[in-house]
Amino acid sequence: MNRFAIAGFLTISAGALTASAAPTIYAAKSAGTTTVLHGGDRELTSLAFSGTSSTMTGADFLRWNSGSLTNNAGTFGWTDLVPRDVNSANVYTGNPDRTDASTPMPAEASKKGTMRDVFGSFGGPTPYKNMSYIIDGEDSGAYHFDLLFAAGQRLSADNDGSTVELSILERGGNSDFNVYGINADGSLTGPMFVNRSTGGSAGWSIDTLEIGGTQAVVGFGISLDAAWQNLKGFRIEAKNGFNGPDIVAVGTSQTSPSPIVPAPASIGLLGALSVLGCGRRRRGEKPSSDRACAASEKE
Ligand SMILES: [Ca+2]
Ligand SMILES: [Ca+2]
Ligand SMILES: [Ca+2]
Ligand SMILES: [Ca+2]
Repeated sequence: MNRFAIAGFLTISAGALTASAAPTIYAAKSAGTTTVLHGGDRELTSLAFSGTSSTMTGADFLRWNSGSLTNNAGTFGWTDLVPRDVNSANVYTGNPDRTDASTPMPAEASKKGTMRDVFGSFGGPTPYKNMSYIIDGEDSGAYHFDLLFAAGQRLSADNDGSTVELSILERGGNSDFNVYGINADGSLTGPMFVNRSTGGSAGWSIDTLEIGGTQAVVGFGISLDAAWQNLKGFRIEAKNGFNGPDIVAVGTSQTSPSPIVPAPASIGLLGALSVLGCGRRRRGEKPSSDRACAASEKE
């Protein structure tokens, strides 16, 4: 292999690595997606996508433990009351909204709702994410919201482009949005732009208090960039020009307890214990498979 061939090989290898790590967006498909209506409140039981056998369940939409919403009126925590636009009064760039036929939110009388109302659990005896509750965006308005897992829970993307780690439902399929991963220290990953054209109908339509007709709910299933690791949550962002995304739901694959990183002092202690362990076994009856001890002692 000459120098140029080697250079070419290295370039191809780097390209292949980049391609495997990039996000892949799958359109939701109504065949394989199932929901149950409880009066006007909708429970999703299965969400399917075109081009992959990866699916999401209702439980995948109940992973949020806290969060916040930032719109043109300020920042509102998980249970803070956010003023709502109702009946064509477009004042807020992003606010809780609900379908005309759904159960009123607890603070309905004061025309307010919370992030918890929209993204937390609803109803009983088996609670679910109420797919009739959404965050409504305005055409040219900017807003964003954060959703966080329970304390200590983390999500890491695998290196498999066929598995969906994040799914998002949007009313209308007529808006774009950015997605960021929120790192353990609160910093953000770079933005991932999700184009409205990459979604697909999830199989049902909604008419909310803010609009006067039905619009299809459109879903996106995202296999994240493999570099997105140990995330404690996600941010969804609407910018001017995105046509006001109206987010119905955000689901993720299973989270795990955050990885335990031993402190340097602990590592030293572990090393000492390891040597002690080898010594004990050596004095025991049957050292058998102590190759690791033997190898470490040779060094
Ligand atoms: Ca609004
Ligand atoms: Ca994946
Ligand atoms: Ca929309
Ligand atoms: Ca309406």
